[in-house]
Parts: sequence; structure tokens; C-alpha cells
Amino acid sequence: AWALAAEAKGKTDYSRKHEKAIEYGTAGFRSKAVDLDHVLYRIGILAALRSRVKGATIGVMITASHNPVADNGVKIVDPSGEMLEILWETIATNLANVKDDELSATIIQIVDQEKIDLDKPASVYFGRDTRPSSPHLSNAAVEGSTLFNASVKDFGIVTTPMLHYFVAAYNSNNEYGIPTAEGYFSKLTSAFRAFREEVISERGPDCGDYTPIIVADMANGVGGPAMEQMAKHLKDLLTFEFFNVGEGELNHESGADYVKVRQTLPKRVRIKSKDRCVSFDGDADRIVYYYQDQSVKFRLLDGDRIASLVAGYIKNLLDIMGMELNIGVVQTAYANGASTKYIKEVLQIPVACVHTGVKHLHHKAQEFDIGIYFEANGHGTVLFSKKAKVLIKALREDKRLAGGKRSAARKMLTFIDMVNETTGDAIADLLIVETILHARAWSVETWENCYTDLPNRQLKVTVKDRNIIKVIDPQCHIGEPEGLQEDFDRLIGLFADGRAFVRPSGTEDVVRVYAEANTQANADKLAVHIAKLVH
Ligand code: NG1
Ligand code: ZN
Repeated sequence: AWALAAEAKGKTDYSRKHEKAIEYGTAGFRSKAVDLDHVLYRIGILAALRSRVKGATIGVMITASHNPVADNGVKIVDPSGEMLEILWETIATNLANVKDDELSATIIQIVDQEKIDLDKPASVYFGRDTRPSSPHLSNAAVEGSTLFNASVKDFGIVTTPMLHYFVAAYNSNNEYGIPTAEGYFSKLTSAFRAFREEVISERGPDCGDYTPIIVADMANGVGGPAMEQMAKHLKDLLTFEFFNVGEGELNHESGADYVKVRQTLPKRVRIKSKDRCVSFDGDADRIVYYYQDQSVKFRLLDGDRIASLVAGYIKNLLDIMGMELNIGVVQTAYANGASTKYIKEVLQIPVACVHTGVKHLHHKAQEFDIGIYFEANGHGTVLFSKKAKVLIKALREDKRLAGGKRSAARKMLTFIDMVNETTGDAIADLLIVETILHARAWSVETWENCYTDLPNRQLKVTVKDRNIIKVIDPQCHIGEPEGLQEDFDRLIGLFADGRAFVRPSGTEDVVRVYAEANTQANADKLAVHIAKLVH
């Protein structure tokens, strides 16, 4: 171990060239790409160690998602495709920040503390996004893993959710799926096809207001090549018109985050009134829908809409099956108040609110038999407990039951095959939404008519030290600085349907402001006033 650790230190290509501290945050490490050489190399080493601790393949994804092209980042994917265990976030942060002189000793310390047998085999899967800095950073990580005798497999440019899927599939001995791109596409699209056939055999081919044409903005990210492959599998069922595929700067004036935050169309996209449009983010783990109405007004259908669509449909299937499963929706403070009200009061489904950050949503969703989580920004998925899967399977096989019940059970099971249970997945989520709209025979407008969003505004504020702001609960009430919450409350009280909060971002050096009110002008005003109080 000492010999390896000493060799690790010796790689001067990956020496730490600056003193900036970096933290394994809600989405792994994120920073300017030029500052990340040593971090990636060290994460490669850590992944090889982690693989031995778990006796399984570990994933390393190089991406900074929706952030600007000059940024990059990395996150580790644990054996079942889930996010890195919290204790190891601290280990990763420590390893990334130690001085070169302390590197060997830190590695030895991890090996001792975690009782790692370096003679055991290790295996690491790599994936990366389309950033120009990604191949170089990926090489750094691969070198780290290789030095520590891990067998490495580099999938090259893939979506983040695909890498999660590959890791989960391989470690499940192919039970979750085949760990290749082809395995991924065929799992999802076979389920999509089977679901359609079930619906058509019941109802006939007439699908009412549903049209199979989708305008797709891929933000010049990994979604482009992946979706083009996916579209080939389904060319008889869905027609795509792609924009921002390999023709410009990643995430620039396009993509899910741009569309959601600015509430406007992405650039370089040509659409007609009522076209159903989607935007992915740069690593394809987020999706939002939108269209332009007759008066050329932009209409957004964000993650909250997807959550309510999915929850409503699943509840419907459960009702047909006569099944009492514990179903719940998980949201954060960013969820539009109107969506929460709709899910609770109209759909009659409980809603849990958790702290911002995918991991909090994911963990909470695991507490339900069927947990549906979506962030307003379009990241989300559906998780099914073992119990739910067993019960639904039993129902499908029960020949004494009425055909309708068994058909609903078949639909649920194909639905489970279509979702990516490891993480939010823009491609899988697109297929889910298209499936439900088709099954309900809905247009995008019918979908939108379920409820009316409260006008809202998001802003970013740059401050000297964003971490002096401490939020104390999922609703983002302020604990520190003292008195700030009272100032907020006084201000919010002046606005009808007012709600507003701030929190320090975990992925960018900014404080985020969110405000909701009865009119867009008021939401804008409230956001600006709140931002001033933070400045
Ligand atoms: P930050 O940058 O901390 O707001 C963002 C997203 C989260 C989540 C995390 C990663 C918002 C507004 N922001 O966090 O949704 O995706 O990245 O876990 O929701
Ligand atoms: Zn992303």
C-alpha cells in the first residue's frame, strides 16, 4: 500500500496547483475545469478503493450538468446506481483537498480505516459529458484507478443516468438490465412499446388529442447523441425534431435550466404554436416540457407538472387494481404552491417536503411503496419498493381476477421497466410522460389545465460568503443571520399569495432567491426585494 501511495504522490502531472478548497456537495465536486486535474486523479484512486470496500463496480461520471461549459465536475456512483454514501462524501472532500505532501498518508489512512484489502479486485466504470475539458479529466481519473489496479471500462460520452444504469445493471448480474448502451435503449423502448400495445388493445388506436410529434432541445449536451439512438428504436411511434445537437456551446442559451429559470424558449429552436417541446440539461438527467399558446405566450410544464401527471396516473392504475399501496410525492421548497395543493387536494396523495438536493428527495421517496419525486427543475423519477413489485406481479398472474385489473397490473410492471430507478433520467422521463399523455389521450394543453401555476421568479445573488446564510428546515426558513427571517416575513406579508425564501447553492457560488405571488409582476417585485435584503 505504501509503495502505491508513494507512486500516487509522484505523479506530478496531477499535483495540486492551487490552494482553493473544494467540497463534495449535493452533486459531487463542481468547479472551474482548470482547477480539477488533481481532484479527478484522486477521485480515480478513491473509486478503486471504494470498489474494494463494496466488492462491486463503482461509477465515475465527469460532468457539470447544466453549468457553463468552462465548469466541470465529477461524482461517484455507488453499486446499485445510487449516490455516494454520505460518510464517503467527507472522505472524498478530505482526499481532494490535502496537500501533495499529505497525499500518501491520507490514502494509507483511508485504506487502514476502511480495512481495504488492496489484493482484492476492483472495477470502475467511467462516463463523461460533451465538455471539451472532459476527455482530459476523464484520463486523469482513469490513471488514478489504474494505478490502484482497478479494471476500468470507459463508456465515453454518455448521459449521467445511463452511467448509473450501467453500474446498477452490472452489479445486479444483469437482472436490472444489460450494462451496455444497447441494453439500456432496448429495456426502455421495449417497455414503452409494450405499454402502447396494451393501451391500444384496450381502447383502439384513436388517441384523441395526443400527437406523436416532439420538438427536442438537447442543449448541445450528451442528450443529443443518446436521443438520436433512442429515436431510431421508436421511429414508428414517435417523431422528433431535434435542436441544439452538436452545433453550439453546451448549455448556452438553451437546455432545461435556461428554459425553467428564464421561463422562455431556448435559442435556435423553431416551433409552431402548440408544438409539444422538451429541453434536456447538459448531462440529460433533467427534462422540462413547454409550448407556445395561440397568443404566442410561453407555457412551461416543469418537474412539478411531471410529478402530478405521473402521480395521478399511477394512483388511477392502483385504483383499478384495487390495491392499497402507500404512495407519496416528494418535493422541495422550489415546488410551485399550486402543484402541492393539486396533488394533496385533487389527487389526494400525500406530499412530503424535504431539503433541496437530489439525495434528500431520493431518500425520502424510498420510504414509500411508490415514491414519486421531482424537483421543479425537472430532475426526478419514481421508486417502487420490493413489496410493491411483488404484489403487483402476483396480481398480474392471478387468473381469477377481472381482465381490467390484470391489464392495469401489466401496465404498472411495464411502467416500472420504463423508469430509471437509480436517478432522474430525461430520456426515461420523456418516455413516461409520452406514455401517460397517450394513455390519457391528452394534448399538452389538457395536461396544463390540471391546475394553474402561481407566478414565480428565481434569481441568483452573488455575495462575499454565501455560507453565512443558514436555513433550518426544508421550507428554507433562515436561522442565520439572526433577524433576516423576520425581515422576510414582513415583506412577504405585503404580497397576496406571497411566499419567498433564499438558500446558498450547493453547486454554484451564489445565493438563490425564489419568490411566488398572485401576479408575475408581484412575484418579480418580491424576488427583487428579497434579493436586496440578502445583499
Ligand atoms: P443548488 O445549486 O444547491 O441549488 C442544485 C439544484 C438542486 C439539485 C442540486 C444537486 C435547485 C434550485 N437546485 O442545487 O435541485 O439538483 O443541484 O443535488 O433545485
Ligand atoms: Zn444534470
